[in-house]
Amino acid sequence: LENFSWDYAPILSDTRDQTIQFSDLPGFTRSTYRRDHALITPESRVWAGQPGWVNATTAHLISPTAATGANFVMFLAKLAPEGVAGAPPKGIERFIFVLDGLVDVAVGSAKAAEQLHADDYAYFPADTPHSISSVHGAGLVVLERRYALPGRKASFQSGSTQSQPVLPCAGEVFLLRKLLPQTGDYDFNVHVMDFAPGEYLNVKEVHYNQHGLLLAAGQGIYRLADEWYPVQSGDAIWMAPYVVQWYAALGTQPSRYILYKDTTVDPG
Ligand code: UGY
Ligand code: MN
Repeated sequence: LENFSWDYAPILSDTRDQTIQFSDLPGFTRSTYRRDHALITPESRVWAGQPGWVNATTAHLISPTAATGANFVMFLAKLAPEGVAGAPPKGIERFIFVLDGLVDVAVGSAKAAEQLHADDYAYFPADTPHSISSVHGAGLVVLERRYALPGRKASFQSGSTQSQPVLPCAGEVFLLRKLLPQTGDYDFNVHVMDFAPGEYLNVKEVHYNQHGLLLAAGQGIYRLADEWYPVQSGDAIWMAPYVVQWYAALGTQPSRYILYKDTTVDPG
């Protein structure tokens, strides 16, 4: 280092921050797992193979460990060309939302696959043989949980987010869509919530339901318990029952998030 030429000029530059990638700083991450919430940011993802999955890797973000008490699993899946998903365990229902690429899904003995694009989704009831594959590769977020409604019967669902109606939500400005039927046959729903920059949740929510959230677009501030987290697309959040939760969309682009909500948990 004796002859190294030190360059101090960038320290004085006001635009310097724009060139710093905080997520690349050694040891730095916004990720945190707390008693009642977690933020899992892209630099923390650990990709691995899963039994039954072919030409695919997955990164688990939330799962029902003793530490979280979560009642669902949320993971990202990357299907390489000719990628195929493995089957969920017995009794487990599965929801997929396509983030990128084209995905072919088929249920039971049906030969004709449905082709899903980004923003399309599919729901497979527990113990329903099905296939999920991609010819050229695709990215998914997957939600799974143990079906908890004995005596009821859920059925295969698929569709595009855009084709779901925007639902009224008193006092709120965000656009809300629900991707699963709102009947007693489904023990969770997946909400898609869109905010223009500057819009925020009116209700500073506290409720008995759990959430798994993937911020699919935009950036803003998420309040969880007593913390205020800067968040951006790609971030995932776990919310335990009763955690204080609030979001404000900021920046120049709209925010969209995909939200797991257990809908038929007994509040008692
Ligand atoms: O439906 C909900 O509970 C939703 N509004 N929560 C949230 O956005 N954190
Ligand atoms: Mn909520």
